[in-house]
Amino acid sequence: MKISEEERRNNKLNQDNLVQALRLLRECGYVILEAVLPSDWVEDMCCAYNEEVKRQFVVEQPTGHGGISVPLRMPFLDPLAIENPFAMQILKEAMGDDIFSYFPYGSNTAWPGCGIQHIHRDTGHLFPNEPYVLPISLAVVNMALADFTEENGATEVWPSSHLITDLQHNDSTTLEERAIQLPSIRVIMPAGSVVVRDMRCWHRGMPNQTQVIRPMLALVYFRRFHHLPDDAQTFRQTIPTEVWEQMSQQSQKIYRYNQV
Ligand SMILES: O=C(O)CCC(=O)C(=O)O
Repeated sequence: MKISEEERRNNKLNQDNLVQALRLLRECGYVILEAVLPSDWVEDMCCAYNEEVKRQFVVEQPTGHGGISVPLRMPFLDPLAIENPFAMQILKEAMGDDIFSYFPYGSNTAWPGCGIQHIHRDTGHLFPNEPYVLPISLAVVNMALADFTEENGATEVWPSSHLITDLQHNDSTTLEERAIQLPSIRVIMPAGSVVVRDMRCWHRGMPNQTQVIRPMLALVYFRRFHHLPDDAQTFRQTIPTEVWEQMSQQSQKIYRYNQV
C-alpha cells in the first residue's frame, strides 16, 4: 500500500487506508506500507544495526538466515520502531487497545550467501483441532532497513495461508508439500517499508546473492487474553529504570510486563 504525504506527515493512516490495511491483514495475512519511515531515520537505524551486528559477531558473521536481538538503547528504542504509529493504528484496531510486547525485540537478517529457508509459520492456530480460523492474535511488525529485492533475499509469503487450518494434515505432511500448488509472492519493497503480518502466515527467507546483509527489524505484538503466555519469563528482559523513564506512556503500557 502506498500512503499519502499527509498521512506520512501526520503519522496516521486516513480512514480509507486504515480500512484497506485491515482488510489486507485479515484476508491476505499481511499488509505492506511502502516507504513510510523517513529515509534519514532508516539510514541511521541501518548504520546502528550494522554496528551492532559487527559488535555481536566479532569473529565471524553467520551465513544463513537469522538475526540479533537489539540492545535497549537508542536508536533501537525510538518510538518509530517500538510503537510505530502506523502499525499501532492497525494492530489496535485488529487486536484491541491492550496489545503488548516484550523486550528485547529481534531482527531478521539474510546474510550474504544464505540459502532458501524452509517454509514455516511463526505460530500455529490458537485452537488447532477446530475447523475455524480465529481472528489475529499474534502479529509481527517488520521494518525494512534496506531495499528488499529478488537479489538480496526479499521474503517469500503465501497470501491467505493464515486462513488454512491443519485438520486434514495432522499427519507428517510438511508445509513445503502443501505449498506446492499455492501461489506465493516476494515481498519486494523499498527501504523504510513497514510490514504488519499475521504470524500464522506461511513464509520463508530467500537467498541473498549480494555482498551486503539485508536487515529487517522484527517486533512481535500479542493480543491480551485473560492471562499471560505461560512462557513469558523466557522472553522478558529487565528494563533499566533510566530507559523506562524515557519511554512514552504508550510504550510503558505496551511493555508493561517487563520488569523495570
Ligand atoms: O528473513 C526473512 O526474509 C524471513 C525470515 C523469517 O521470517 C523467519 O526466520 O521467521
